[in-house]
Amino acid sequence: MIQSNESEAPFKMPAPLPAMRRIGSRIELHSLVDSTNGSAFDAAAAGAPDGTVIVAEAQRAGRGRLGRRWHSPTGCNLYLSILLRGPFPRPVLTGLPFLAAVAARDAVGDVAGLIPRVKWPNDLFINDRKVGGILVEARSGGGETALAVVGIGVNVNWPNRAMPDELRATATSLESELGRPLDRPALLAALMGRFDRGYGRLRDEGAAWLIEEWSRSCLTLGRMVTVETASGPLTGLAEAVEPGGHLLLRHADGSTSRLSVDATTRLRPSGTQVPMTGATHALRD
Ligand code: BT5
Repeated sequence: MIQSNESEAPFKMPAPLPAMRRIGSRIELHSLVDSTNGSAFDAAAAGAPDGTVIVAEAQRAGRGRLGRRWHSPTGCNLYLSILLRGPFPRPVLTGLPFLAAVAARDAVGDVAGLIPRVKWPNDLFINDRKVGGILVEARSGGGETALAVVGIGVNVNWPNRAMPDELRATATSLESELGRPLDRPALLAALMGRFDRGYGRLRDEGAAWLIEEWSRSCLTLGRMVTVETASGPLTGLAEAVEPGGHLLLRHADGSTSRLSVDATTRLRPSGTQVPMTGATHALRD
């Protein structure tokens, strides 16, 4: 069911949509919301089914992780949230940010013929600039995670000159990279289809295949990174992402840290070397 809640639909969904098992059981198209993630939780409280997709043309208060802001101008980008109802086996929950990144990466590949890289934990990058971000939020009820909302933002037809100063040097859009505008409904349809197939596989098989898929196009692995954690920055070589989604960071003294998705990575300038010694692994967290 496609439901347009405003008199002016933000954009038309292409017909037909890809065949989907769970995602897109309901699709809501909005002109303006505070945050599609917030709208998805509101829709869940009002009884919206598993797989509901909330799309908005613009967000007043688009959110990133850890209270950060997601710039969400009108008429040019993609902002969507997918509502999933639990309970969720642990690997499914920890796999969701990776699934969203892989689905968005591959949908961009389908429609634009250009494959973004992924940066741990959840950014999409092209030519070292951020083109998309993912925010997964979960709520529990009765001791189990009852709801998860997967929010995805992709800069599609947003010219670099229209970006705020703080983003101009670090962000990009698909149009800026391709030199031509892209069909947003086609990208949305491809993204939902990719997410649907991947979600079925994640539930059936667990997350190992997904982490492998994700690692194939990862910007972070094999590079020196600085990771901001709640207890301060940690620098080291990004060695692997474990099946549970933790990043394994090896420090100059050979010890390692396992970092959760709550942290934020900064890639160190290329060429920066940190001496690697020792082979002992000490888990710091
Ligand atoms: C993210 O956070 O990258 C997650 C962004 C998720 C946005 C989607 S849109 C649909 C759904 N509804 C929501 O309310 N949110 C989700 P984080 O890793 O914390 O990155 C945030 C940082 O990225 C900001 O502090 C800026 O530096 C930068 N940024 C903000 N807006 C951007 C944009 N449109 N493009 C590129 N970079 C941006």
